[in-house]
Amino acid sequence: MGKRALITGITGQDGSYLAEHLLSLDYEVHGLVRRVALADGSRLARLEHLRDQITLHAASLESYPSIWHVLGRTSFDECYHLAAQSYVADSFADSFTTMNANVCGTHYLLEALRQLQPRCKFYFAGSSEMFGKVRETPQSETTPFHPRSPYGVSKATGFFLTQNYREAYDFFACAGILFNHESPRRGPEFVTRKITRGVARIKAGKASELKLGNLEARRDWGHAADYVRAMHLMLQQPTPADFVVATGTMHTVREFCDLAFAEAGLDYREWVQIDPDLYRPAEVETLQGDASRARSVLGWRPRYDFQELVREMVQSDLQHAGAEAAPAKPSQRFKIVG
Ligand code: NAP
Ligand code: F7E
Repeated sequence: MGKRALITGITGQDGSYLAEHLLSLDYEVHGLVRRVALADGSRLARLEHLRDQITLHAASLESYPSIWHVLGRTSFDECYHLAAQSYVADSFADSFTTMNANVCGTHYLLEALRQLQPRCKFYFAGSSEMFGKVRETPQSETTPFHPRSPYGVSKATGFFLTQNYREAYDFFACAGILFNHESPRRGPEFVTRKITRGVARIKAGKASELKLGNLEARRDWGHAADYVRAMHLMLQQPTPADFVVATGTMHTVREFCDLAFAEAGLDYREWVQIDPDLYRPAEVETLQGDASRARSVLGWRPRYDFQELVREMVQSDLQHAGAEAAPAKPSQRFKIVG
């Protein structure tokens, strides 16, 4: 067995792809999962195919003792901190929960690692939302932050905490500044998956419209399977540093709709309705990343392009539209510690 890694947020989109990637590299993979998710089998759905190969530890980002307990029991070579309240719209609805999980949770984890496992390498899941009201296009590691949501503020704070632990304690800590990345495993609340599920439901006769907000917002969308490779590469470098991870191409939500509906032989203009309630109090209008540093230092390149990403998501949802999953029963077969 190779190195041992801890992934917080292992039940999420990126956590499941990263677990697969690390297992393929012969890592021993452990995940930190909140107790409520362990009791609700549907939250483990993205990991079901890996259940015999990973070990889960019960802990919450909101509880320092629970994190301390996990890190006091098992030592890790690398820690990928992906757990967060990640939905931007929700962060406006309840900014306090977002701040507690994303800021305090990151601080708890960094401090517990410093005390108990100072040699463990640390990855922080930073976000292009930190750029917010962008000061330049494209955005790189030197572009100043101007977050536009409580989520963006929380991620910028986590970024600076990570940087401070690196500088003050000589801790191997890196932040990825990842632009939007999607997949068939994307949560249904995010716009890409909302669109591809909507297409499939309309095609299956289960819906007669799709309500969306701002169709003119532009994003640099990549595939999650590509982006988790960059996370791993960051922790294999001789010195810790922060990296933008992006495709460098930008599309509107409208273009995503056009392509996704066309993939199913539909015209989005006949099905999409604008709902003003889905606009955000402060919007991030455009995001486009410059991943030159990741390309030259990490040797990282995305394998998927925009068309392939949209096609894979639509096809996956079309296949599953007939059989929307019944809630899964909690699995007895995961190895759960604590
Ligand atoms: P995701 O699918 O929403 O997954 C979030 C994960 O965090 C889930 O495993 C969730 O667990 C966990 N979590 C949330 N609150 C928690 C808490 N209080 N205690 C413990 N675990 C908690 O997100 P993702 O798309 O995989 O993104 C991974 C990370 O990258 C996040 O930090 C996100 O903010 C960041 N990011 C994402 C993108 C993107 O485009 N996907 C871009 C930049 C940065 P449950 O299953 O229990 O809910
Ligand atoms: O919105 C617009 C919306 O929720 C994208 C997270 O992973 O990426 C993600 O954050 C755009 C926004 O992602 C709807 O206003 C229009 O401009 O898919 P989203 P996000 O906010 O960009 C970053 C990098 C992260 O770090 C986050 O964790 O689409 N939009 N109509 C809509 N968005 C949603 N969700 N729903 C709509 O109906």
